Amino acid sequence: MMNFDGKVLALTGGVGGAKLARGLIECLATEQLLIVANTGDDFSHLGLSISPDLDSVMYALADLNDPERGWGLAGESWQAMDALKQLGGADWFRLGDRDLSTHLQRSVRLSEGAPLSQVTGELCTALGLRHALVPMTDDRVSTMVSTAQGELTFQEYFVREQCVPAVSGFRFDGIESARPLPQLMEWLGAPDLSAVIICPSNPFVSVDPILSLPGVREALQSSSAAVVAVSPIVGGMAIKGPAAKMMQELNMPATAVAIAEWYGELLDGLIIDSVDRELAASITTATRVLPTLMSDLGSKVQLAREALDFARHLD
Ligand code: FO1
Repeated sequence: MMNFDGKVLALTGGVGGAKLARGLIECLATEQLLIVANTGDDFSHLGLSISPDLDSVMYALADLNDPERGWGLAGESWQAMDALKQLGGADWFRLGDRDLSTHLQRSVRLSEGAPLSQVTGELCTALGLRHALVPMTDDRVSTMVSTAQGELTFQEYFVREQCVPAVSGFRFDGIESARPLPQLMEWLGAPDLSAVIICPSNPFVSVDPILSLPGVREALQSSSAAVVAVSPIVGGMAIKGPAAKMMQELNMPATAVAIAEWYGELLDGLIIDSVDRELAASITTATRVLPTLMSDLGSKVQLAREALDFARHLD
């Protein structure tokens, strides 16, 4: 636990953000931290409600995630998928045998009328988590990717097409009428909110859906909390996922400088990796240069501590 005053809001997508969130839960008391995950990747598949980012974060916080694959559970088996394939079913999106139980339980509870935030709380409690992980909204928002092959849903682009088609833009279907989770707005307006940490997730398809919910960007801008992002781009590459490829396709340089420019006025500080040290001079927001690769629990906790310490000094 770290000696840190006030509340902290963490905004995250899946894999990269989940690592920092894992570090944050070691540093902060349960009542101090709210982790908000993107749900723009959510979709209905095989009749089940799938929330990939919520699950990646939930499994990572519970130390149940598969670190190599980045998604799903460690020690997973695939018998249901193999049997489904034999029956001629869709097997492009792989649901492990144990992971299936999460989607079954979520789907049952949603069909009973429970909101996604409540179901997420139930799943997290059942897995032994004490810190709060919530979806950005209880309403449906679907990230749509404009590509050279036409508009694709996020999972069609990401998993089925393996991020191969060049992207030209994104759209968050349903965002105009979606209501940000009330808890998210309460925390953004809380006088004791000290820091907002934007985790090293994809800025376009993981963080932007959260920021694009009605009222969120404005609330963030009018909050006195220090907003600190960790660059997901290190040495011109994304640690995982298509962020760098997307930047090139969107005619942006794949650099931490472009990340700073993308977030713009929203940021009070940006953490960039030590390999990008020379870029610090080109970044107009306050910058800290640190090792940001999170390969084990120690490095996750260390980066979380640094992000909180940076926020405290910016506040
Ligand atoms: N990602 C893949 O690349 N292939 C898969 O088959 C796949 C299945 C899957 C099942 C459950 C789940 O929670 C996540 C899954 N993911 C898979 C990851 C997921 O599509 C992405 O990590 C996120 O949507 C991007 O943040």
